[in-house]
Amino acid sequence: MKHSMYIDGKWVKGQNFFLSINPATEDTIAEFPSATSDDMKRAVDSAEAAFDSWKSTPAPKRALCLQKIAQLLRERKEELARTETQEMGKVLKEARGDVQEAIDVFDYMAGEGRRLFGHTTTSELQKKFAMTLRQPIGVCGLITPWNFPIAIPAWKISAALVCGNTVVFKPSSDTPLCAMKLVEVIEKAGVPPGVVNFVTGSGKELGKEITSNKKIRCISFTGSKETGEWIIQNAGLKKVGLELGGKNGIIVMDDANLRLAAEGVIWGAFGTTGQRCTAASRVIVHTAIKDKFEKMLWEKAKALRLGDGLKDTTDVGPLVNKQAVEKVESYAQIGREEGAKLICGGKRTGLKGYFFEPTIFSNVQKDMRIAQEEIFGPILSIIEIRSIDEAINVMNGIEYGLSSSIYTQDINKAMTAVEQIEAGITYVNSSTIGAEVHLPFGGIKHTGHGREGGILGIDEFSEMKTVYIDYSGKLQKAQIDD
Ligand code: TXE
Repeated sequence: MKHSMYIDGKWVKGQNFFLSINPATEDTIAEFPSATSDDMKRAVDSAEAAFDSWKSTPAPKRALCLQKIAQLLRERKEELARTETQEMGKVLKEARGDVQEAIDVFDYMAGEGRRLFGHTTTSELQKKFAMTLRQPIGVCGLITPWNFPIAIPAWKISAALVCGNTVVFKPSSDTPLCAMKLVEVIEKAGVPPGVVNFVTGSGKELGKEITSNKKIRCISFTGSKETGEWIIQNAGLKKVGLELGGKNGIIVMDDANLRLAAEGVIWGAFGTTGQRCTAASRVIVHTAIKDKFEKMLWEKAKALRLGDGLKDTTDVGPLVNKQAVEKVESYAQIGREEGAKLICGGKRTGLKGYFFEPTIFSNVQKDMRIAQEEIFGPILSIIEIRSIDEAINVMNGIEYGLSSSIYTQDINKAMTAVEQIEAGITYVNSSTIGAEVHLPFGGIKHTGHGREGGILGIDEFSEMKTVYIDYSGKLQKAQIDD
C-alpha cells in the first residue's frame, strides 16, 4: 500500500516511492514517498509558520496534547508493536517495550508542561532580581534510526513539543510505517497543523536540506557515527544533539554472581539481535572464572531460538536489512582472520530473511577490530583480564563512551568502576541496556553529545534566558559599583 507524508496538517502524496520490507520474510509491507528537497523545504516552512502560535500556547496546554498522545498510544499499543516487529524484526515482547517507552516519555514530558523550571538566584546588587526562564529554540529537525522506531522519535518529539518548538521529523527509511503510525496518533491528539511535519525518504537527499536550511535552528540526530560526523560538519551554527552508538562492555569479576552475569550478558548481547546502541558487544572477564563463564555463555547462546519475531517461540529476530546482515557477516570473518576463537554461531541462517546466529568469539585481544568497532549485530567478544585496573583500562580503550556495566559483589570494585569508566551510563550488577525515561541518556567521546530523557532532555530543546530586574531606580553596574 502507498502511504503519504504529513506536511502542514495534510497527508501529502509523493511522486516516487521506496519500499518498506519485513526483514523476517523479505515481503514488502508498505511504500512511502521518496521526498525531494522541495518537500522538505515546504515542511520546514510549515513548521516555521506554526511556531509563533505553538510557542505562545501555555505549556500546560501543550502538555494536554502530550497526555492525549500517551493515551492513544496505550490504546494502539498491540497494533503498533506488531507493526514494529514486522517492519524491523525485533521480537514482539521487545516491540511492546518500545511502544511502552514512547508512552512513558510522553507521560513524563506532559508533566514537564507544569514545570519547565528555570531558577531564581541572588544578585550581587541591591534591589535587583535575577532569574532564568526557558524558551523554545524554533524549528527542530529530528532524524531518527530504525532500531527503536517509535521510542526514539517519541523521546525527541515529546521534549521538543512541550518546550514549544515545532518539528520536522525524518524517520529511517527502514521504518517509515512505524513513524507514520506515531504521526497519526499525534494528529488525532489534536496537535495543530504545522507543529509536527513528517517527511520520508533518503537521508542523503534530505539531509542536505535539513542541515543547511537556515530556518531549522536545532538538529537532534540518532544514528551512525559517519552520518553524525557529516551532520556536524554541515550544520554550521545550529544547535546539534548527537547520539551515535557505542562499543559497550560488561566487566565480570571473579567474585561476581555468575548466573546473574551470564543472564545479563546474553540479554545485552543478543536482545534486539544486538542492534541497540547500548548493546553489550564486549565481555571483559576475570581470568579466574573465564573458562567456567565462557561455557555458561555458550550454553545460553546455543539455546536461543532464531525466527520471526511475531512467533512466541522466537528469542532472537532477524537483522534489519540486507546491508546489516552483510556487515555482521563481514565482522565474523574479520574475527576469524584476527585469530579470535569462534565458540558458537558465525554464520547466516534461514532460506529467507536476514538471520544471523548468535555468535561468541573468545580469546579476543582488546585492540582487534571486533573489539573496537561497532558491529550492531549478534556478535560478542570475550576479553580476558587479571585485575579491576586492567578491566577498566580495556573498557575505556575504545573511541565510544555510551553504556557500561560491572558484575561484582565487592563494593570497592563497583565504586571504582562507577568512578573510572568513561561512559554516559554505568550499571552495577545489571546489563548495559534498560534506560528509563526520567534519567538522562547519552554518551561521551565519539558517542556524541547532549542528553535525552529527564530534565536534561528538556535542556536539549530549550534555551535558557537570563533575566535581571533592577528595581533600585538608579544605574547599578555589576562588578564596578562598590
Ligand atoms: O545509519 P544512518 P544506518 C549505526 C550502526 C549501524 C549503522 C548503519 O552501527 O550498523 O549505524 O545504520 C539518516 N543527513 N547505528 O545506515 O545512515 C537516515 O535516513 C541526514 C547506530 O541505518 O546513520 C536515518 O534516518 N540524515 C544507531 C538516520 O540518518 C541522514 C542506530 C540513521 O541512518 C544522512 C542506527 C545524511 N547525510 C544505526 N544519511 C544508534 N545510535 O543506536 C542518513 N541519514
